[in-house]
Amino acid sequence: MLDKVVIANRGEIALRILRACHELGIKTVAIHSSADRDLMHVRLADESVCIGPSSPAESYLNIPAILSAAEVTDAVAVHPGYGFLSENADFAERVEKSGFIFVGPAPDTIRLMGDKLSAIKTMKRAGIPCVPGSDAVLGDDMSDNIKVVRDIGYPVILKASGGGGGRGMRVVHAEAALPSAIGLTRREALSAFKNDSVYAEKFLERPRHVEFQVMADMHGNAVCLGERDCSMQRRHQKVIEEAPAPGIDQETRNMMSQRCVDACREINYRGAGTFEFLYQDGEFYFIEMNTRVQVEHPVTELVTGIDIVREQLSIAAGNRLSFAQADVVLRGHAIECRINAEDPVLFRPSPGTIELFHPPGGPGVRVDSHVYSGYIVPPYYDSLIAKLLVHGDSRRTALARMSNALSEIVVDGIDTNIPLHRDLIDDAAFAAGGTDIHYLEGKTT
Ligand code: MV4
Repeated sequence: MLDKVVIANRGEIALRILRACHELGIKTVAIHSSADRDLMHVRLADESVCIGPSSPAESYLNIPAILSAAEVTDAVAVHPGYGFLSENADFAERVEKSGFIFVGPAPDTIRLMGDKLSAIKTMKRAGIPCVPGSDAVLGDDMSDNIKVVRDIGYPVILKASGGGGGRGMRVVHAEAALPSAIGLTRREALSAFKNDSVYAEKFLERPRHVEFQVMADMHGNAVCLGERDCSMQRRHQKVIEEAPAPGIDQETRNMMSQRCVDACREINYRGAGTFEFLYQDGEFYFIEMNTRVQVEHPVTELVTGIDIVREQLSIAAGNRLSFAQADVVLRGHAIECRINAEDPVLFRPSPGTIELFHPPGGPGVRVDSHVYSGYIVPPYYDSLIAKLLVHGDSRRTALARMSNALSEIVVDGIDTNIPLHRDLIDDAAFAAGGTDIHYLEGKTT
């Protein structure tokens, strides 16, 4: 097993990684900004290094400072968590070139999946169903582009190949609007991602967001841990996730799982990964692959009983997967509510002192959080303060447990989205299951 790991992140995921490390007997190094001295995992880590001021660019995104911290502490590996540098291929490469293990896939895999069009081309070759589209970047010849898009059929969505996660997209409803839309998307892509490659896909009007969790080791073994439904989102920020996705039958799940596993083998994937699909009218369409551990990984942990972060560390140490596909049995239903420090009306971050934090409890309740009474939520980072999860034998039980947990939880002193969650858990359409990605934004009450 690894001897000592640098946790190159903050907040709840840093604590999650620390817990997995300590369980495995791995020593931990917390790297943190000057604004994060009071983070829970900084107190619990074997060593901590302040690597810079509060601004992410000078701390959690500061590659030389992170590598120096790894060197001075004699660490052997770096776990990037999610966000920050987790999907930065250059970071992964510099970690490896400096002689450390990057807890994640090979830098070239991250690079390949970071370019959305190359990811789609790769997955299409590997037998993954994709959205009908241009299959290539749109060129400068507008009459060619008009032909290509006419074949796809309107409406289409233009996407920047360097984008992802909802950035650099534009829907086009008619041919008359196409040339200027391509020009606009191209210019925006160039300035935001330094890459003006744009492609077109058929625009799916009412899809759900369903993603499959995979894990692969360095010995050619790959497994799929089932899917999550992440359709309950606003402005590309997920709000509630659940596993399994309502209404997906076992035969379809098995078929999609097998395709994801085959694709992992095909591209020599290693570590934890997620295949993101849009799901509409009973069909799956691949859109992106995430090469990191995700915020919502615990819903999969609850239904499979598998510790994804522990497995990531074991894979990085060169071990084989500790289980086979036949050992993956989905049991019951899990739901996650992301608790954010934010204004419930305008959704702006609401930093400040948490006067009182009281976590809920009882059977099937899990809280992943770094906060405590007296903790000051800094204004510089994302607003996630806790992930509240429940597990039950059925979706009904999980919903009832979440309803209880949301009545019990107390976060005083700052504004949070807990009232929104209480409202959503009682929502009839959500309770019925299968609401699409536009449901939350269209909800009026
Ligand atoms: C789409 C789409 C409809 N049709 N692609 C947004 C995030 C990025 N990962 C892909 N996204 C979308 N791609 C086609 N062909 C609608 C979205 C989309 C979306 C997807 C998942 C979750 C939330 C979303 C919110 C708005 C739009």
